[in-house]
Amino acid sequence: MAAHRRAGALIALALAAAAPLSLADAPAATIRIEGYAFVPPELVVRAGSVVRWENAEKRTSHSILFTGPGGFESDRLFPGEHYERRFDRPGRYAYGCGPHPEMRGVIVVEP
Ligand SMILES: [Cu+2]
Repeated sequence: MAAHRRAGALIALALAAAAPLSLADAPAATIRIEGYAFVPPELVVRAGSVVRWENAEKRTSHSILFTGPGGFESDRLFPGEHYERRFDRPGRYAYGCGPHPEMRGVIVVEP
């Protein structure tokens, strides 16, 4: 009986910890990478949103490269792989692709 109660409490704890996290981290929008382009090239989301990039190419790899303040580059994404980033601050975030500078996109984060 005591063991039962303990197991129940553990499950409740696990659910409490997991549920809000998975909800908060669900992507608000997905950008497909195909034909050497980000689709859509401009995306508007609310602050706190998670944006997901999916490489839908057959054989080309890409990265997500932010060159503004606090800039960074994702790992190289191979076909079928994805990358996610959360945007907490309103603003306009231009980005590109490390190996293909002609690829451009922008995330507009609204309050
Ligand atoms: Cu690329």
